[in-house]
Amino acid sequence: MNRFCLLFLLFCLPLVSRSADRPNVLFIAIDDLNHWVTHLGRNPQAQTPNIDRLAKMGTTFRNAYCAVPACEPSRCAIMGGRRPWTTGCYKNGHKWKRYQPAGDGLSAQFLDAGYRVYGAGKIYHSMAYHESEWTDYMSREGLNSNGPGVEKNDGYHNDKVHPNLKDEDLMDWHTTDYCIKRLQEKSDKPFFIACGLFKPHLPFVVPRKYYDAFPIESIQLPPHIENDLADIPPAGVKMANPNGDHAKFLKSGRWKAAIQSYLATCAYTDMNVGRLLDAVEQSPQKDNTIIVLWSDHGWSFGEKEHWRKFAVWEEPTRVPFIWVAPGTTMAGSSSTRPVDLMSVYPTLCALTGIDKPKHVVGHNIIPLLKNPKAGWKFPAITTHGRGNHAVRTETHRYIRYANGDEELYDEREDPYEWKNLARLDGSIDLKKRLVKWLPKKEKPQRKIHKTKK
Ligand SMILES: [Ca+2]
Ligand SMILES: [Ca+2]
Repeated sequence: MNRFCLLFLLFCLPLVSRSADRPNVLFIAIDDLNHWVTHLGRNPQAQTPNIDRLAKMGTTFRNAYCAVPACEPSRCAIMGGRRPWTTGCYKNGHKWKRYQPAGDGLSAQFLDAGYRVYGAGKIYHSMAYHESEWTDYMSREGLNSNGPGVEKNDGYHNDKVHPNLKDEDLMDWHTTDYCIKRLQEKSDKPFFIACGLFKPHLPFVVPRKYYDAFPIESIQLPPHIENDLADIPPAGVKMANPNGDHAKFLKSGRWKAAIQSYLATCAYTDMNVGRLLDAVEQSPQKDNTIIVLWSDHGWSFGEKEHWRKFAVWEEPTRVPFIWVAPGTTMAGSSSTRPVDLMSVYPTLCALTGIDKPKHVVGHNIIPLLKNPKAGWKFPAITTHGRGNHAVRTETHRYIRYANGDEELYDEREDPYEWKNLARLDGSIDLKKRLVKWLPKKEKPQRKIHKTKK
């Protein structure tokens, strides 16, 4: 190397760490969107052209799982970088701020690194946040996450309940608007924009036009079998709670109506994702913007006689998880390696050259973003309540409950997890290997604090 080159390098080095040289981040968090997006192929009825368009722009993970199948602890884990067994934030009602001090959150690292850090909508549970971790956060004043006149208990209704609802009546429309405006701002500093879309969370009520694409007579129930719970141990049956929502839906005859209204609500969410992508595509920052999209957990619709999240099978834990990282991801690629959402924090730090705080666990998945088929020895782990865990490899799901009950499924032959193999002699070695991923020590689970409205 000649002297000129050396001098040039020395001149450039300090610039590399300057915030202005770091890529922007558009961080899209979706609430309660399960794997019913078209490109994952789980439900052929789903219509999510924009989320599919995003998947085509980068890498989609076909075996991605939440760390916790409930809003509050899932987001606390993703944004705080710690597992629930480390914090004790296991369930909704375990007030996340008690477990995550200001300064530990993902957005705080971007703020410290000189980014403009903007948040809107539901990033953390109850749309709460530590003010010191953001440059600005969208005000909720005058906005309604469900739309005017829509009650929280309107639940699984269809278009007949609120026929005049408009796109802009829901907070998500304004959350998206806020993020688009921030994307269009001119500045020397890079941005980190967190767009927290509240839908398809209950109530499944959106403008009428979204139901038209899903006529009730065309709705199919998800694949399920009678007596699926017969080979499930007591702890699993308790989690499925067949006498709860499932019994109600069988009695009311509204199983298909619930699916219709969820698909319509997902289509509304997809529309907002499309607006964000249009804004990115029109932006001069397009080629210097990382996009990550995730959902906080999945949803069951009567599979295993279970509804909602709050369980550790495939349906309530699998999520869409998409990355676009210019220069790293390849358009239209997908990975079947098992990953969980603990990877969000360390991967974003690594992609932007920000130091990862010491408390952050989870795997940096850049090797998979570069090569979706790269070797990968880690499973995805999901925890629901203290001591209840699922370990998901590319081929199997192993579940162990707090009382020692177990389930084991071979996903290659049994993608709907109908046949529990845990009691077979031939499963002993595999179970031994998978149980090793589970924690030896787990924080106690505190009483639930009821959230005041
Ligand atoms: Ca949620
Ligand atoms: Ca079964």
